[in-house]
Amino acid sequence: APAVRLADYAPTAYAIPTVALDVRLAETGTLVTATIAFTRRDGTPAGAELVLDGDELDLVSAALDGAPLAPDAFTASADRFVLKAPPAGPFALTLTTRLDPATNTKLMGLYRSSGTWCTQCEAEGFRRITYFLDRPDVLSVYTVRMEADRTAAPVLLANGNPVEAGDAGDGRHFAVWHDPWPKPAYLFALVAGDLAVLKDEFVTCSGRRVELGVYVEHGNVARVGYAMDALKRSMRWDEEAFGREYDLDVFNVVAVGDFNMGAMENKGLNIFNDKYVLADPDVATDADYAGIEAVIAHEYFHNWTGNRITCRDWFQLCLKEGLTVFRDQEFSSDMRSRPVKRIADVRTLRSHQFPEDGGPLAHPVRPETYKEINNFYTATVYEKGAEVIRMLKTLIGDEAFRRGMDLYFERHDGDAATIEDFLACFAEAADEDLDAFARWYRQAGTPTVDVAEHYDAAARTYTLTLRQTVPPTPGQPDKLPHVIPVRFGLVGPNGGDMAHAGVSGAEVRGDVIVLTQPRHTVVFEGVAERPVPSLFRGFSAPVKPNVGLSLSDLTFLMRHDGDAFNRWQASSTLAMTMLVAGAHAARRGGVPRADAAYVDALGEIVGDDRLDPAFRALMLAVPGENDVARELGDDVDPDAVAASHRALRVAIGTRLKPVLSTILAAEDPAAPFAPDAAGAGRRALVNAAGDLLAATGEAAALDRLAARFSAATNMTDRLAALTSLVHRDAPQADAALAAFVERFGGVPLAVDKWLAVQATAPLGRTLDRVAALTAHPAFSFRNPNRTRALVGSFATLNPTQFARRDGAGFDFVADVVRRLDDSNPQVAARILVAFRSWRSYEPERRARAEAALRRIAAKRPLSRDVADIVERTLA
Ligand code: B3K
Ligand code: ZN
Repeated sequence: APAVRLADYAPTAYAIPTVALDVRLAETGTLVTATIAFTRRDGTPAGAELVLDGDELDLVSAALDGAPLAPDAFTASADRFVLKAPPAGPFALTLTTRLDPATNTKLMGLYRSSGTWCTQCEAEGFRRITYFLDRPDVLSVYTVRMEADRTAAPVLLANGNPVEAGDAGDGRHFAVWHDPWPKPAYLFALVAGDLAVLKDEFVTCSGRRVELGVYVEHGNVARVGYAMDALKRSMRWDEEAFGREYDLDVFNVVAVGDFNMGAMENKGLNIFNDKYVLADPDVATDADYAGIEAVIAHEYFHNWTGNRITCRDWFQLCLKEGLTVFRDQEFSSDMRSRPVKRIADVRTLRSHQFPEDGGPLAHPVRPETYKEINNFYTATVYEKGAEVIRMLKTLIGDEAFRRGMDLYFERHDGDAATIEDFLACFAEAADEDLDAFARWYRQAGTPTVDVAEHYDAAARTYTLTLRQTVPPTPGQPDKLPHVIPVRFGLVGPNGGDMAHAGVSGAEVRGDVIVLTQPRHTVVFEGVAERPVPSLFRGFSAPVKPNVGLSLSDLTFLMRHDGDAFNRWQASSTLAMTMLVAGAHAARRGGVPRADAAYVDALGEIVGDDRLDPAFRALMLAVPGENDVARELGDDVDPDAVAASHRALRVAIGTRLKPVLSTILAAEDPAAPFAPDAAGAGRRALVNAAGDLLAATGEAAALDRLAARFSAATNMTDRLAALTSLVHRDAPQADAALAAFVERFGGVPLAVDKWLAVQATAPLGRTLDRVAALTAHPAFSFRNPNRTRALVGSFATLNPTQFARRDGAGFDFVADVVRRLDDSNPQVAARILVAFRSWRSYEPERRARAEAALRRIAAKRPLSRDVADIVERTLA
């Protein structure tokens, strides 16, 4: 398939002001009749042919303005409908297609999930329902009539407001929905099924009543309270933080069990993976609750950033995604702890986006070409996209940022907009030229910022030399410098920030140095003593700083930095230094060592009851094995990395045994469960302490874990104990696994945890287990959650067993990708991404990974999704 290019953008020849859909749902042979109104756009010659997109469609009939079309007036195939000579004036096509949702295993378009009919149209799924101009810059007003058997589908939902419902005879009934807001086809949705609902109400800031509904399978309604609460908090927050009010009479959320991703922001009818809706303490962990809160918010926030203002083309995806991630991050920060949320987000960015940006799949936040758009719903578009917005806010300040957002909403409401449109609003609001800043959207690759410092006691000057390099990435050998905001503090001997009497060499706005050139020499005057520089506070830019501070400077920042993020960062940097040295040592058959001063400082922080337990828990989590591998860059031996990682954790667990035991002992087992940040933080700390003690392998620590597992009253503690036991290969592990599946075998979201714990165990027998589990009755390759839990987590979170030296891990995952390629290419392509860092392995593993990739590339037929990823990965 030819690549699509941003440079080739042109509007469609015709517009579609309205669409009326009549959907007759049936067990087999669902009929969709679409009456699509067309008008010729300015500049389109009269009679110019009309080409509509289709995908695996079966056309039953076609009419023009009510009269059947003559066979020579059009051509239709599975993937295209062409009207050869349309009327010059407005006209309507009525097209009937026959669908078979039950056999739609791609889960795009109209499909069935446990008996419920539902849709997924982003990015290009609407063309699997009817022929259409299936692109985001075609905005239409939709009216949907749906009809189904009353018993099979008592609930009939679509976008917008309900306008009519009634009996359709023969045991069938119908409902009509109308969405007054023009929208692109990717936001279309309908749901029909036998579902239970939790209803509630929200009164908007201007006093309008909105009826809220969360629909789930029967038996699950007791588990939707948290999602409903998160929804109401999101609606209020968007009014307060961004001045955005909801705009329909109803807002519905539906949870389904079979879903390719997390959730979808269809106008007024969000459809969710049930993982992001269903929660009760017995089955959901604190991380699940936080995920639900964030995703409910994210999809709701799309109502303005995505729906009211959508994207002109798919290259502008970050216009809605990066911005909406930024908004949901801010929401969660306001609901929970801001520094803890920031640390968590940066960890996600580093573990997902940095490897993407540094590997064969690197692409700009706004790509300029794609072969399969579904492969661009990436950490770069989403998470780096959010970082770019955050930098913009840092640079222009909170007030100008808010003015820019207001202007954007005012000026572009109802538009399909571009990144240029968006940036122009901020340039105007801040009265600032953002042309150089816009490079963040065009240049891929994570910049490195090398820093050197010099203190001149006699002159009382402190000099920082900052040098940025943006690495080459596929298709982009040469880069221009970025505009990089460096939030900083000069930390004095008493731990407080020192004053200075002036600065030169770069623009400094408050506590932010603004880098614009490849190199800046920044001189601070009137500095009384040599400070310890605290740079990139709050992770003020998505870069890799290389400050080269001494171990004692880092330990000092870890103890004293006024910025909580940088306290954590200093600790991580120290740990990383040891982990890297340890991996080199292990490679040579030596022994990794931990720095005692670091471990002692860690112990003091972790034992400090004045600090937030969630923060203390994050301090205990040393960088992961994949982070270390990325830091090493090449010739990676995952076994050596794992040995180093294990050694550091054992050293921490051994040396900090007293403080960790105190934390465990202080736990109040009778404390009631609340899924809030405070409770989650306390549990995270206790569980991190238990895990580190177990890492030492001491029998008493393992016994205590086994007891914690049995006594656990919530899934957070239960799963934490289970994971520690299984990953440490404790004698109690198998009994715990058996007890878990005995109790939760009938709860799919709990089964996913059971599968993932086993798939991520760093043990030589794991691969055999994973292979055997594919035959377990609770597992199915047809379900994306099960597949991701077992195979996805094996491939991405088990570095030693996926990258086994004999290549068996690679081969297993390659076989799964080949198999899924036929049924669900989107999920197959996602799992395949686990190979993206294959070139950084040592030669033996590299050769095995390449062979596995070539076996995938050789499959025929090969979906566009998988072909695109495998070709770029091998390029
Ligand atoms: N916009 C959807 C993602 C659609 C993915 C299509 N492959 C969910 C979200 O980002 O909110
Ligand atoms: Zn989104």
